Amino acid sequence: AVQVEDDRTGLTPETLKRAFLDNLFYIQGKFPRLATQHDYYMALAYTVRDRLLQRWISTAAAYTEQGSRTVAYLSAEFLMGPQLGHNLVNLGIYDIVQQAVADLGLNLDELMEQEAEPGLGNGGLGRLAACYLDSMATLEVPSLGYGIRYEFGIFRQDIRNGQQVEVTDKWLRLGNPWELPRPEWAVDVKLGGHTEAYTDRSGRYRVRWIPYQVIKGVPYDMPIAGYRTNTCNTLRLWSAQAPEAFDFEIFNSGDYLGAVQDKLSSENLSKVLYPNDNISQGKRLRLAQQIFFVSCSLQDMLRILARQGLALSQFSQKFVIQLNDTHPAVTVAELMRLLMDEHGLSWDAAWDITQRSIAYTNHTLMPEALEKWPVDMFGQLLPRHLEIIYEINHRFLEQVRARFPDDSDRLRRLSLIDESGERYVRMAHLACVGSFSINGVAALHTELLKQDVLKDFYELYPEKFNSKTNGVTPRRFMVLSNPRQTEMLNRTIGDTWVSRLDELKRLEAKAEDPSFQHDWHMIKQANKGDLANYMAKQNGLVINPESLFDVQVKRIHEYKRQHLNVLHIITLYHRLKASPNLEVPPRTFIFGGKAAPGYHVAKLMIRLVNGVAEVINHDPAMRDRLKVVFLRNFNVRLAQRIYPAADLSEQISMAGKEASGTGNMKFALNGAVTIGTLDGANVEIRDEVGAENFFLFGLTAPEVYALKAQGYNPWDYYQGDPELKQALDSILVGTFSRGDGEVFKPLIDSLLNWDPYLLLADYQDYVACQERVGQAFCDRTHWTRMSILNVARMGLFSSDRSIQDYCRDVWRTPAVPIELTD
Ligand code: 26W
Repeated sequence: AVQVEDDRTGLTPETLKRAFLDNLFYIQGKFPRLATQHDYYMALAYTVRDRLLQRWISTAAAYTEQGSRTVAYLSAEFLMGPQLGHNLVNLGIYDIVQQAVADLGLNLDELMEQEAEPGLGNGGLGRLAACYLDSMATLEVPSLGYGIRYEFGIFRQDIRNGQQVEVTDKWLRLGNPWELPRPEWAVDVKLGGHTEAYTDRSGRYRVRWIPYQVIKGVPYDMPIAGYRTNTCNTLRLWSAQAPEAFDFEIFNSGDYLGAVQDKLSSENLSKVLYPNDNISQGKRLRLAQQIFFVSCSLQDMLRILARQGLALSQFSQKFVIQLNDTHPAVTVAELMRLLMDEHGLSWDAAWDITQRSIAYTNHTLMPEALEKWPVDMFGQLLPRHLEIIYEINHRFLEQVRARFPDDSDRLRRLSLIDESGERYVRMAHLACVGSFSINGVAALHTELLKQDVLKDFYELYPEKFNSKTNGVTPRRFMVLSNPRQTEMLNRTIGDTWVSRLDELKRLEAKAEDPSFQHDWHMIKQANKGDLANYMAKQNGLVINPESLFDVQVKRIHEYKRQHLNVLHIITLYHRLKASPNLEVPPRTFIFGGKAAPGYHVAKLMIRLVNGVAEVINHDPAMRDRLKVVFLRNFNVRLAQRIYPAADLSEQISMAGKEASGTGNMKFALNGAVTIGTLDGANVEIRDEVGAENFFLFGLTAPEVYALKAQGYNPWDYYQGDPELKQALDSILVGTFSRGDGEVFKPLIDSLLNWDPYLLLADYQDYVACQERVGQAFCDRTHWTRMSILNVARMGLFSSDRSIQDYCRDVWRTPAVPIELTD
């Protein structure tokens, strides 16, 4: 018999080509003469999506039939990055598709460039959520990601005159082939208004909420394919719409323009991602976004529960809800409200379900990032939730009082309501009380939570606390982004490391092998050549690929201390000016990252990098010695270009401030050596790779506290170190601002008078450590060996390991293998 492959599922080159041209014609409505590169991208994306759909439907069918226990991962951010390449990798069809499009005279890289990346996150927290979705699908763990379909993701960053300019990210403009709207599963979310007590027919006290406004949430589903498994899970993102009924009333009252106006304000809810990282501003619209996606998601889960014929009492068996920080913490009150007010459960029954279903991950130690909402604002938007929170608090504080009699101070510290001045609802406290599990994202971070930020909760509920060190997906951050290193790893140890990253250990045997070292070095050089070409195009600079690529890419923040890096660059510059024969390797300092639009000091830090770049890159004496590059618009796509080309990874936050870091892991996995403080996951990275393969400097977290307690005076360091003084003075007199002595004054004043992140205290040790880095880099064999060993010892930092830990300790979700049905 003749075998005919289905055009929507077949994987042979001939079928793929036919499907591709078919989609170009019937979906894009174009033929090759008229088609743009973007049309071709869309045709290819639909071709890949068809192949995902088969898995997606089989997966949904299996979970429905088996009533599988499911992780509901609630996150205000999912920083997914481009989908096409990643899906090709996970489906195992990258090479064959590359060949198929080449046969049609097209270039896969160029097509992938056409995709607008879904940048629905700020930084670490959002990207972690995306890595976890990949790992859950790869490990065949039933999961649903729930979040917001922001119409505008994180802003695009332009650099004009050395300064950041924000441009709206219209990522949906040309359509999104990776989503399926599901209008039939839309739900209503109430906002504002007031509550009324009443007695129901059986004489029970009940509460009814009469909202001021109702908003419709429409789900859009994105497929999440596992790596070479049949599993295809779902990321369900909610888009806000005005409900039809609402329009209708106003239409009938004749206020046509008013109706259109109201529609706009409803749709504002999912309009834009808040671009703040690690700072909470207490904005009403942000709280509205939080309740919006939380309520939509919980209603969706209750619908799924009912459709599977399960009782409400089985909610916590069917679902485990993971809160990605406190952004979805209102889940605690909303689940209580749904169970009691909409489904008639008693308080005790509802509380039992709620508190068995929810687990909370904390991602930050920054006090200004801890979310708290003015009680008035909260009550105006969510009157019923405020009542429920008061009741939770009342019962909670009763328990505390029983455990710790006569400790009113403790009650004040633990209360869900901050009453020290203006009254606030403390979202971290709500999350802690309402969950069965509380975790930090690295060993040190969890310890600091227990000793400091959540100390009182730890004393109350030690059994709830656990640590889950973050991880990153090797599919995106190695297989897709670094094909050269991937090929070499496959050639050396086979290709099973992709889903069993600890197998990289087997590389250790090769670390001393000269021919292996040579090949390893050549790969890094080729990757650096690619990035050098990119920098030539973007920044108009000629970069020597032999120079040490010293890279710091991450959000711009004072605690991350990009300006400490700059102080080192200026010091090196001064040294080279004073002693032109100084023996240091040529270096290229590479920066990238966005500053929150309202964070003036962070924006000044960007300006400073660019100011220093302008001077150094134009100084003929620095040619072939130093270059400074600020790469605009750091995003997932750019990250994938940068990590493979890095020699040195800058992880230099003040100890005790970076909860984990995940960029640190991506760099090391790609063979960069770290210079870093003992902060976040750096501690564990150093333990794994060995102290001799890691450049450590700086105060430890306990030393930071001790120094601050004893009274820190940055001025002493300024006066006591001539090189430091020279560096700061040169900024102050305008050397890096075309003679303008005002521009950087706020930045330098803050360092000299306050220096909350102890740059001046860590400066000397950092510069000394950088000298050792330079010397080590000059010994190529030694450096290459360190690079190989860093990769070989990165197994622990796969997000697969993190997810296995969550499954075992928190979620108790068995894997559900999927069989393909057609
Ligand atoms: C409400 C404003 C706001 C916005 C974002 C507060 C807090 C956040 C995030 C929690 C900030 C964040 O992304 N934290 C990062 O989370 C990563 C993943 O766990 C860690 O690796 C980073 O160290 C941490 O800064």
